[in-house]
Amino acid sequence: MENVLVFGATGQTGSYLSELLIERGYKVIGVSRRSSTNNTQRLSSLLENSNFELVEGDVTDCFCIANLLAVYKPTQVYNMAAQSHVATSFKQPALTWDITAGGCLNILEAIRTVSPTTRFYQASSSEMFGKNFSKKYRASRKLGLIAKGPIEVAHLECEEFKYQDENTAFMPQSPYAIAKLAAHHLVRNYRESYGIFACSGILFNHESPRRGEQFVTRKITKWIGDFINWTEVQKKSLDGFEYQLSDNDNVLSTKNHDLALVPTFPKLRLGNLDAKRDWGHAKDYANAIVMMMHGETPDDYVVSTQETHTVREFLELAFAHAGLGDYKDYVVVDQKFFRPAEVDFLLGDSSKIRKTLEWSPETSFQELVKQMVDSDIEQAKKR
Ligand code: NDP
Ligand code: GDR
Repeated sequence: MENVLVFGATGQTGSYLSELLIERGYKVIGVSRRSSTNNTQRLSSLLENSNFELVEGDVTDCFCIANLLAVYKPTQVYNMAAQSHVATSFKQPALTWDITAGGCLNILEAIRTVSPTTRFYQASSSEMFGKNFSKKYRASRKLGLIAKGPIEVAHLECEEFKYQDENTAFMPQSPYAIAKLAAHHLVRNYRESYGIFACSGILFNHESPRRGEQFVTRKITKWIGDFINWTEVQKKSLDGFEYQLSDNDNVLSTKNHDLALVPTFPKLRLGNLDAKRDWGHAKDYANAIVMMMHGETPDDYVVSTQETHTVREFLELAFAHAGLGDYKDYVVVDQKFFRPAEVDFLLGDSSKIRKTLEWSPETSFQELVKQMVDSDIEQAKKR
């Protein structure tokens, strides 16, 4: 049985990836950094599996990586490890750089020196595109500026090309995205210089019930689950309990009770609701990653659903599915959650992986939202 090494196995996508690789007949060595609290919840289905082993390791420690390669002799290494929160990268840029860029370099160097035939996957990101769009978009914008004819025509063409693909130039907008871009170039450089089988998947946003609680989709669905659970608990303890949607932007106050005496629930505080993202399901994206690593030649691929939605649309669907009505009654826009620089619009053209490797996503945006809301309502009950 072949060993494969997964850095970042405790994370959202690393956990789905580990499950999939075991299904495919591999022994998965999941690498997890030491933590003072338990961070293996996402691996609960694997911890007792004899084809899964969780070992200690950190991508910032090059000796530790070389040692893992020497001991386990993996045929494939997946680097899912990162400081992956964009807003945090503005607050902790050096740490983000060390883990997200330096970590990738450490693994590539260990492969080059210890195990050069081992295949390598790097988790690149659509954040690397930042503010940029396809070559065609930029060309038609230029055309629009000099066009003698009706400007609307040029504008229309322009909007049609507003997407990102493998040929789109990068214009990263955060320390996270810049670190990911450095890693992305290192992968290409090691592939071309040393002939290492190294692939980068330029993955657009992918979510699931296992998504970290600070990312916007999960923050929304977790709030919904907690709020619904709170109302259920209040109904049991307060006769005739009904909640009231107050103008106060901090709380939802209860109806017919003295505010000073009854419990209240903080509204959901969010930042930019107009940002557009191409959101897919992490399970579908884990599948794309495995396909890339089993291709004939190493390459870089964009992975996306080819649909884009605003944070606002996610809110509308999630609140409607939970039966709560208009999200505007529950949400407060808070400057605290705006970023020093924003990526406004992401929409991936994933034709290359669809054509070359015959990958396509199975979960729709609507289904993804429903799955996340339902899961958080269930989980809140258990809490
Ligand atoms: P998560 O934040 O859920 O997981 C990140 C993983 O990296 C965790 O297991 C974390 O461990 C681990 N990690 C962090 N620092 C270190 C370190 N120093 N050494 C070893 N492991 C470390 O991210 P996702 O699962 O969502 O994403 C997986 C990868 O894909 C990341 O690299 C991310 O940047 C990238 N990506 C994600 C996209 C998405 O939409 N989800 C899109 C494009 C790229 P711990 O549990 O200890 O925190
Ligand atoms: P993103 O994901 O930055 O795209 O990076 P995130 O869910 O954090 O933000 C998406 C958009 O929502 C806006 N937003 C908020 N975001 C957060 N986290 N919290 C809020 O309260 C909030 N309000 C509005 C953001 O401004 C942004 O526009 C994710 C990560 O998984 C990266 O690791 C990965 O590389 C990219 O996706 C592709």
